[in-house]
Amino acid sequence: MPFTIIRNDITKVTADAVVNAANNSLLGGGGVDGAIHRAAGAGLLRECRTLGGCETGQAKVTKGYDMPCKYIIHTVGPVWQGGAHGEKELLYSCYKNSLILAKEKGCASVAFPLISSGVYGYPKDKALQVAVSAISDFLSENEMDITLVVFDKNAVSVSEKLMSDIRRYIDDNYAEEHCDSPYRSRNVFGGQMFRKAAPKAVQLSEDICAAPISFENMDETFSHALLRMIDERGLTDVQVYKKANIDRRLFSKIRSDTDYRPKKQTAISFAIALELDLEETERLLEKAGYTLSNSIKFDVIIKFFIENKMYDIFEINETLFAFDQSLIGG
Ligand code: AR6
Repeated sequence: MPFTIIRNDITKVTADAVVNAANNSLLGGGGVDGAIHRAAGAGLLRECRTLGGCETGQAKVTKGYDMPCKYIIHTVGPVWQGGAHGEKELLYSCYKNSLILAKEKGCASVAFPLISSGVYGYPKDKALQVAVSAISDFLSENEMDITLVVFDKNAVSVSEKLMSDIRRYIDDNYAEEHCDSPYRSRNVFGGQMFRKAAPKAVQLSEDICAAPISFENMDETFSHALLRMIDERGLTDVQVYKKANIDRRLFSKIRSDTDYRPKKQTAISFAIALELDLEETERLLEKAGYTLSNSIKFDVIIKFFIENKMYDIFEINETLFAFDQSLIGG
């Protein structure tokens, strides 16, 4: 999946490059920096001493030493001073410059912590918005697997309004909740919430023509149906797999193997990228052997987004993450 969010300790994540939230000296510190130096071993500090520090917003690279990565990219986030001191631009450049460096080094996968959101005090929700926007801008023009590793689930959350709309929708539609004890607590969605603008890379609505999708040929495979719909919508393959958060290699596999049976999450992400309505989604899923069920919370959340014509995959994934569900994409 090109972009995913996970909860983990970044020193345990395997990737070609792991990004360190360092300070200007590059000589180690607390938080992620301390954890990475401990996990990498003394060789890392020796190499860092040769780098001459790093300016805020910039990035430098070292080897990975004992960490499960080839490279460690050290970037220095801004200290939060209220938001009027260029913090956003500096934080954006941390992600951008780290990704440029990763690309120069030929990395296919990079893992980031939520830079600046610990010791440097950047509010987590705002830090996440900057991270998602920088990463999705980069992915709109590049191929890479990028993982945002967060320690704390509440760092990733959606707006109060969206959360309460989804909660209400789940109450009305989630079959299991109605079968469960009426006294079961529904207060499982804690945390601060926000709503971000859809990243540029995924704003395709205006390109998608409103022509209804046809499903007359019952023998048509998932792969055929998908490719036909891409044509019918007047979209390109790249637009669709990028918007679907699908890896280019996986898309090629689906394209070349007409009998390919995708995972349910993958099939759904294509329905989202094509902005299908609920009926069209069900019919596309059927071709891969799936349905959307009201007794699966993941499915109910997906239905909510489709019924409300909200097709921003990053927003859907942030919401799924906040509800402890698996993410979509492939
Ligand atoms: N894995 C993933 N995320 C983590 C981990 C971990 N092992 N440890 C902390 N976090 P921070 P900053 C989260 O303070 O704000 C150092 O002293 C943490 O919850 O590591 O950029 C440097 O030397 C938070 O959300 O980095 C600098 O002086 C996020 O990672 C200064 O801290 C970043 O927290 C940099 O501060």
